[in-house]
Amino acid sequence: MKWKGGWVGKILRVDLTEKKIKEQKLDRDLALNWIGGRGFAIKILWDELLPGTDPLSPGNKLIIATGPLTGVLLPSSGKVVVAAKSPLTYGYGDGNIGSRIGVMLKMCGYDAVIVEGRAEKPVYLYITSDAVEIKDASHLWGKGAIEADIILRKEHGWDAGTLVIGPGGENLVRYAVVISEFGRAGGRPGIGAVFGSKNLKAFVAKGWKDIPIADKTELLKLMKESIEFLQKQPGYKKWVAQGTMMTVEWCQENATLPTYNYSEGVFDKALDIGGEAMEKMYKVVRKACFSCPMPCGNICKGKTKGFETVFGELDYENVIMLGSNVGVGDMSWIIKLNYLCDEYGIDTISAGNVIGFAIELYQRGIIDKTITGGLELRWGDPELVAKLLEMITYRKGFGNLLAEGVRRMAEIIGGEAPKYAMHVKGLEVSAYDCHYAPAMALAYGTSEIGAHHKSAWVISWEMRYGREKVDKAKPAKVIEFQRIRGGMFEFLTVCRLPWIELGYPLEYYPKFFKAVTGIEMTLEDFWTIADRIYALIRAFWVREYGHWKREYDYAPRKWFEVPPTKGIVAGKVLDKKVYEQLLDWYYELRGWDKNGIPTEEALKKLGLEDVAEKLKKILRK
Ligand code: PTT
Ligand code: SF4
Repeated sequence: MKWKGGWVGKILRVDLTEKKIKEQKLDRDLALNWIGGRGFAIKILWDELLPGTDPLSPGNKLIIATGPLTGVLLPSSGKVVVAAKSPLTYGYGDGNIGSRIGVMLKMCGYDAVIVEGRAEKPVYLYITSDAVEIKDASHLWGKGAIEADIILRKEHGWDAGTLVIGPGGENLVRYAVVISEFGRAGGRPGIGAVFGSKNLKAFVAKGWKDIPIADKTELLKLMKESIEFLQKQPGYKKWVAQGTMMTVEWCQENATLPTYNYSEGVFDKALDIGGEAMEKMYKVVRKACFSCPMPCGNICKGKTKGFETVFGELDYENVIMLGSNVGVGDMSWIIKLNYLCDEYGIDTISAGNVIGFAIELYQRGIIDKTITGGLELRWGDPELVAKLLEMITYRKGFGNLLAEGVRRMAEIIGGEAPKYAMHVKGLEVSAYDCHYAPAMALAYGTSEIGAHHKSAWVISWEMRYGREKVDKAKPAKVIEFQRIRGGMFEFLTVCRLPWIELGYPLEYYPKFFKAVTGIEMTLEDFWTIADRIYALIRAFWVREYGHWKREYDYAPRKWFEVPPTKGIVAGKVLDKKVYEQLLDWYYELRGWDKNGIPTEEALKKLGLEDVAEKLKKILRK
């Protein structure tokens, strides 16, 4: 099977230690069996990374990968995957960013880039259709991610694609992210720290070659249909007015809004920081990723006492983790805190989670001023949050402990601390409280990168289906969503929001795939590829940990042990027996054993015989 478009046919390899730049042909099997984005990233890491590599050592590999549909005229196709072994979880880590960088990379002639080694001094990569350069970044090092992005754009043009880290990545904060275009962020499991460990400040691409398309007429027809479909949906107007921010009110109604480090599911100031308030009082303009007919970026302006007016790009996760989860109900302050996280290049979700954890430990008397360096930690104090964000970014005093993430903090502090640490596999939980949402808790427990909502966001379905129900439909829905969201959208590398938010039919994606690549695949074929990716990601975790335990797939202890006191979820906790049952069904449906390890049979069915052999050897040791 030969493709006629979509992939541009080359992978770029940059060794920063040796200052060597090499091009390699995109392997046909890699393209057809793993498609792109997350599929490329996990296959390359599995094949090339030396098992047990320290994620912050030169041996780690940084992958920036596009998919065959990235950058073509398809709704919301301006996405790119950044991946590496995670310094936060020590397993597979990636993130998906809406940025021109993916489009530009393909116009430079590359489907993916692999960065290896470590530069002697700060550098950035500059890629065009004609050349690849490793350039001096000493003038950028130490600068905020947004500030550095502006400098790079002044040097290389405002149309360039960029990925930039802030001081958080330079200082190896374990949840440092990569920032693009001033307010897009990705790589929650510390991909920004991997950039920093390589002395790589930024990545800039500027291309001008056409991306080959198998059938342009068909593509244009599909594009026209899709824009018409999306713009006539009843939810379209509200979506472009509020984007993901409309989730605040929904979570408050369902008592799933993380509040005071996931102690409660409702917040008394939720409406002050909700989608309606944002739309009416703070939003100044909307922003879109490349080729997106349903722009959801909320650029907001806030005025805070003692600070000048600041602009920030608001999304639900940011607002809740820097708002209700730390008890802050002042939107102007949240805009400021969000802006600080972007400039520092640290993940808003993990930062809000870590700070909420620290405040709870202090309030419960598990830590005191001897640990916090004299700081009194209390809920609802935005100035304290701003101070802690700075201390984390520069690893100052108590901030050095916070920069390690909640799993390590809990291990270091010991005692009762782990009971309140909200993470799975070391990745801090994102903004859905699951005291009374067992399927969503399972989604967090089995997420491929740790506790992220990206793949199986089943919470909305679960509210409709029945929170209390315990049956196979729940793990089946988790897997279905992992196939669609964590699989198809991540390997095609396009935005999932047209589908999940405005009901854009999934059946369109194989049509787009055919029009772009010339290759016929069905949705069933896509699900097989998604399962292959999930099996290999799980094998990667097992290999890197050297073993696997069922408990690594558990939701955080707090949801089982510490009930909320307010709203419709008051007194509810997750039932351990129910969770165990859901996990058993999940493993069974996936063809994994009782400990969550893919069986030989399941791996063989997915064409991963070699992986089965390797796993056998690892587990025999
Ligand atoms: C994603 C995670 C999210 S998920 C948010 S808000 W979201 C947070 N955003 C941050 C931010 O901003 N600044 C910051 N310093 N840290 C941040 N951390 C958090 O990171 C735009 C949208 C969103 S907004 C989501 S859900 C969807 N994500 C998609 C995805 O993952 N895949 C895909 N195929 N399509 C998606 N579409 C949507 O894109 P991570 P973005 Mg993101 C300021 O990458 O690591 O998964 O972290 O990239 O362009 O900002 O996402 O309510
Ligand atoms: Fe970007 Fe939002 Fe459009 Fe998705 S829906 S492509 S995140 S602007």
